[in-house]
Amino acid sequence: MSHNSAESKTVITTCPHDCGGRCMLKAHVKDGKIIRLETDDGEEPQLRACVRGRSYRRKVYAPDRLQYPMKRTGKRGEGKFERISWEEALEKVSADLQRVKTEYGNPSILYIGYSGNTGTFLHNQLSVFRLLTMFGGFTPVWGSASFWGSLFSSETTYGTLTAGHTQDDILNAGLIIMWGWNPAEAVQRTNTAYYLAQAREKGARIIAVDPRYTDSAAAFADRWVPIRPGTDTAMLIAMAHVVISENLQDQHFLDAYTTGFDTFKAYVMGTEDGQPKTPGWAEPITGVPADVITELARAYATTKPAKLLTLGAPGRTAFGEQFHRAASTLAAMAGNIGIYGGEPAGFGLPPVGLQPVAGTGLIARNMPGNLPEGARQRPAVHITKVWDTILHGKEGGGPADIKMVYITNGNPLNQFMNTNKAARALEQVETVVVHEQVMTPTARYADILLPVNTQFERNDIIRPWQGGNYCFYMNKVIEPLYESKSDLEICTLLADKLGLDGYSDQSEDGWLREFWEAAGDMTDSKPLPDYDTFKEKGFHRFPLDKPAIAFTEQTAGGADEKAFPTPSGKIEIYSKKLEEHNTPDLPPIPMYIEPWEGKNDPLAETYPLQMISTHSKRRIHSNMHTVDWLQELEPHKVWINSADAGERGIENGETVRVFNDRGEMRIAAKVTDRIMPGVVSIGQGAWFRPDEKGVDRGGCVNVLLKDAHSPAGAFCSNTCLVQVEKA
Ligand SMILES: Nc1nc2c(c(=O)[nH]1)N[C@H]1C(S)=C(S)[C@@H](COP(=O)(O)OP(=O)(O)OC[C@H]3O[C@@H](n4cnc5c(=O)[nH]c(N)nc54)[C@H](O)[C@@H]3O)O[C@H]1N2
Ligand SMILES: Nc1nc2c(c(=O)[nH]1)N[C@H]1C(S)=C(S)[C@@H](COP(=O)(O)OP(=O)(O)OC[C@H]3O[C@@H](n4cnc5c(=O)[nH]c(N)nc54)[C@H](O)[C@@H]3O)O[C@H]1N2
Ligand SMILES: [Mo]
Repeated sequence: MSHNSAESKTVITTCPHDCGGRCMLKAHVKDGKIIRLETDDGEEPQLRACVRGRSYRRKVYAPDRLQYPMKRTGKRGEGKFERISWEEALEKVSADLQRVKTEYGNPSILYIGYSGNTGTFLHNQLSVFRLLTMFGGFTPVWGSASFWGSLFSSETTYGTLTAGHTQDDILNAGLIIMWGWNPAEAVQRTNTAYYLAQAREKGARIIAVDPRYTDSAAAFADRWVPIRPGTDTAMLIAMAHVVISENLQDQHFLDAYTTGFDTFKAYVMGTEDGQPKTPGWAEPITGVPADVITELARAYATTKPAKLLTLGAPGRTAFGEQFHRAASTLAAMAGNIGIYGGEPAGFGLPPVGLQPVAGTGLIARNMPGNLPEGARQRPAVHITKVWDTILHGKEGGGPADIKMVYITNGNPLNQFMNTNKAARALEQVETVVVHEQVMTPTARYADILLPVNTQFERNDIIRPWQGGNYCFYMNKVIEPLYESKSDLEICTLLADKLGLDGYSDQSEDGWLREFWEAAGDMTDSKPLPDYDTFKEKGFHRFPLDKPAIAFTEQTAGGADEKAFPTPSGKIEIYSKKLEEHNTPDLPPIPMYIEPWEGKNDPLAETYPLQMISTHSKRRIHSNMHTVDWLQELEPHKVWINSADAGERGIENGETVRVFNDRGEMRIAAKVTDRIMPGVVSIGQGAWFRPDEKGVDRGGCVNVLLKDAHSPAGAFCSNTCLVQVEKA
C-alpha cells in the first residue's frame, strides 16, 4: 500500500522502540527525505500513532545524530571525540576483541544489548549476540527491567506467559481496576486508551490504584485510591480476607482449576501466625482506609466479569513478584479467568497473532528457531549487578573479571540503577564500544563510538511486544544518513575482520524471508501471506471476530482435568516448585513481605520520602529525550505533595535537591496533590549530566536508585528512599 512517483512516495511502517504500542506511521518522502509522518486513517480499529511516533523525524534528523565513527580523545564521560574512518574503527574494535580474548578469555567481554529495538525480527541485539557467540563467547546480561515479577508470576502460577486478553475485551468488563497502570501515558498496547474511553461510555466502573492521580485516572476513573508504593500485596491480601470472610469467592472455580487455595486461606485468615490479614491490618501498611479496601474487595468479587489490569510498576519493587502472584490469586478467587471481560492478571499475552516460540526464552522471542548458543550461555549477570560485576569481578562473586564492555541498543549508564556507580564502573574497564544513533550519556563513555542508522533506513519485520493481532513489514523509507550502518552490517564487517566464516552468509532480505517463513510456527492463524505480498502491503492483520482471551480451553472441562501447563496442571496458588526452592523470601503462596527502603526502614529517618520512577509520555525511556517537540510536552519535574512541599518551604516550580547516599540531583518541583503525601515521583529516562561536584543536573532518576533486585529477579525501580530540600 505504498504510493510511488519518481521523487515522492509514501511508505507504511511503525516504531520499533520499546513501548508496547505498535502503531502505523505513514512516511511521506520527497527527494530522499522524510517530509511528514502521518498515521492510520483507514478502517477501525485504526492503529493511531502517539506524539512520540509522530515526532520521529526530529530524532532521525536531529542535530545530535551520530554521523560517522569516532574515537575518544578526552576522559571517559567527557564527550570529547574525533572523527575516524570506518576502516580504522573496525580495525580497532576487532583488535580489542582479539586482545581481550587472548589475554583474559572470552568471558571478560561483557555484552549489554537492551531495548532499543523491541519486537523486531532482525535489527536488534541478536546481531551482536551471534557475532560474539561465533567469536567464542561472552558474558551476557539476564533479567528484564520491565516486568520480571509479572513474567515470573505468570510462569509460576499459570505455566505460561500467554495469560492475557486482547484489549477489545475491555468492553466486556463491568469493573476495571487500573492497578499501578497508566496506559494513557506509559503505553502498553496501541489503542488501550481508545477501549477504556469506550468502556467508560458504556458505563463500566473504573478505579485507579496508584500513588499518583495519573492522566489515565483523570480521563477514565470514577475513583482514585492512592496507595503507598511497594505495599500493594498487603492490600490484595486484605481484599482476599474480605472475600473469604464474606464467602464471596467462586468456590467452584477454585476447586476445579486451582491448587493450594486452602494454604493461602490459612495465611490470610491468620490460622498459623495469629494475624488475620484484615483491611484493618492493611490500612497502616498501605495508607488505604480499611473501608475502601473492603468496598473494593466486594466490588471485585461481585461485579462479574471484572478486570484487574496492571503491567509492571507495582512489581518493580522489593518483593514485586508477590504482587503479581497475589493479583492472579484474587482473579482466580473471583473466577475472572477464562471468561470474556475477566483477566488472569498474568503477563498479558493474548492467544493470537505471532507468539513467542516456546523454549527459546525472552531474549530470543523475536528470532524464530534461531537462538544463538550465546543466548543460553551462562553464567550471565543480572541487569542490576552489571556495575558490581565490572567493579569487583570474580573476587566479588561475579562470573568473570570484565575487561571490555560492548553496548548496543541501550543506554545502561542512564537506565540501569545506580548511575554514579555505573560511571565508576565504565571508567574502570579497559575498553568500551558503543553502537548508537545519538550522543547518549552512555555513548560519552565509549572509546569507539559507531553510528547506527534508524528503523527508517533499513528493512525489518516487527510484532507488538505483548502480542496482538497484527504485524508490520517495516519497509526502508530512506537511505542511511551520513555514514551510519545497521548493527547487522557493522557485525558483518567485524566478522570479516575477525575471520568468522559463516556470519555473513545471509543478506538482510534473506534473513527476513527466512524468519517470515518460520513465523508460521508462531501462530495458529493461517495462512500467512507470502513474504513478497507482506512486504508489498507493509502490514498483516490476523483475523479476529471476537476478543482473543486466555484459558478458555483450560477452564472448559471439569475438575478432573489438568489442563494448565504447570506441574500440577492447575493454577498454582501454591507452587510446589517454590516450595522446593525453599527460600523464605520466595514463599510457595503469595505473601506480603515488608520491603527494604519502605516507610519502616530505619533509613526513613534520614530519607523520609518514598520515590517512584515512572515512564514518561514524552520519551521511550531515555530515547527521544532530546527531541525538541517532545520537551515542550512535559517539563521534567519531581512530583511532590503540597503537604511535603509546605513542610520544606518548597514552592511550585522551584529548583530542589533530591538526594540519598547514592546520589543527588537538582530538578524543578511540581507541587501537586496529584501525588499522595510521603511519596515523590520522577519520570525515568532524563539524561545524566553531572556537574563538577558530581551533582546530576539532568534529572536522571537512576542516580538515586539502589542496584538491587527482588528475590525472583525483579528490577526494583519503585523501591527507594530520598530526601527533598530547597536547593
Ligand atoms: N510513553 C511511554 N510508554 C512506555 C514506555 C516509555 O518509556 N514511555 N516504556 C514501555 C516499557 S519498556 C514498559 S516496561 C512499560 C512500563 O509500564 P508501567 O510499569 O505500567 O509504567 P510506569 O509508568 O512505570 O508505572 C505505571 C503506574 O504505576 C504507578 N506506580 C509506581 N509504583 C507503584 C506501586 O508500588 N504501586 C502502585 N499501585 N502503583 C505504582 C506509577 O505512579 C504509574 O502511574 O511502559 C511502556 N510504555
Ligand atoms: N529508575 C528507573 N529506571 C528504569 C525504568 C524505570 O521505570 N525506572 N524502566 C526500565 C525499563 S522498563 C526498561 S525497558 C529500561 C530501558 O533501558 P534502555 O534499553 O537502555 O532504554 P533506552 O533509553 O530506550 O535506550 C535505547 C537506546 O537504543 C538506541 N537505539 C535505537 N535503535 C537502535 C539500533 O538500531 N541500534 C543501536 N545500536 N541502538 C539503537 C536509542 O537511541 C537509545 O539510546 O529502562 C529501565 N530503567
Ligand atoms: Mo520496560
